Amino acid sequence: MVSVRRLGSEIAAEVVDLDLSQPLDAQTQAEVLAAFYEHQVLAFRNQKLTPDQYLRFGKYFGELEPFFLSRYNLENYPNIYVLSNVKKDGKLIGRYGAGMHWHTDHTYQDAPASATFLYAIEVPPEGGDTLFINNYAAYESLPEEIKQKIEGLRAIHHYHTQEHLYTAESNVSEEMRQRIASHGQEEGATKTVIKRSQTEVPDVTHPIVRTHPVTGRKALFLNEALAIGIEGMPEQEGKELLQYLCDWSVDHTETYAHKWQVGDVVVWDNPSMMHTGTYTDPKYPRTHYRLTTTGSVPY
Ligand SMILES: O=C(O)CCC(=O)C(=O)O
Ligand SMILES: [Fe+2]
Repeated sequence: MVSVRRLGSEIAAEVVDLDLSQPLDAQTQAEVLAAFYEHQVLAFRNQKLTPDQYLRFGKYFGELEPFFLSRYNLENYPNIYVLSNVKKDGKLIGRYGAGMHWHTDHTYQDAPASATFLYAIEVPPEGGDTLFINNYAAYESLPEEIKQKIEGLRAIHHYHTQEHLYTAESNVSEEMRQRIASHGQEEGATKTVIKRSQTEVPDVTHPIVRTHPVTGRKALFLNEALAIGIEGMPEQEGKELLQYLCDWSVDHTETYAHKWQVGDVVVWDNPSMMHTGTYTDPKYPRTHYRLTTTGSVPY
């Protein structure tokens, strides 16, 4: 029997004393997956994994998919994506500053990611937490008339990088920016301006209310930065409704803040959650190895 300890009061749990460098038997895999769908975020502490051991663990959750920008991959490991603020020979060793807004992963794809894993390689002594909220609870907490209003609506998701939530103008509300920034950001960092990039990824639409493919429960399916409008709705009205839903979700659910330790492996369930990175003072190195599993087309 795996031993599971709650971390937050509603979401997030730690699986205690499980060594992921060893293969897990079928029973243990089943228990881990059951805990994952129950708690939505699972943490495994004090791990020491080779890339192959990490990949073997990831595959228990589904088929792994490479991130579409291959330049951030760990050398020789196309399914491991490096998030880092560390420079080697003047070049960043991974992607810096991604995911600093409330989102679920890869919503610019027809089939957005199912599970995402981060394995902490280097962590700052303060800041750099990852925050999570429960989008089942967010949906369930909505006023009935809003639930009716959004039933069947589809949001338009547009890929663009948001590395610079703290550092440039962006379509994230000032209030939300402040809320995320208040998790350990130094004053003044918002003033640096770094250019945002655009890519050729085509827009996709997804239902705003999604039925979870495993649990069958309904959840809000949002991305504060990449969802830029609602199909068939005037642009401004769509944006305002999406912002309202994001704000509502953050205000009416518990936030679990994961404080990283070196050796943590954390996996979360994208179809039922939102998460955001938070500010790390650039003087502190922060590096994670990331995996994602292929999801299904939301319905
Ligand atoms: O760096 C973080 O804390 C979160 C990054 C993120 O959003 C992701 O890896 O999907
Ligand atoms: Fe993310």
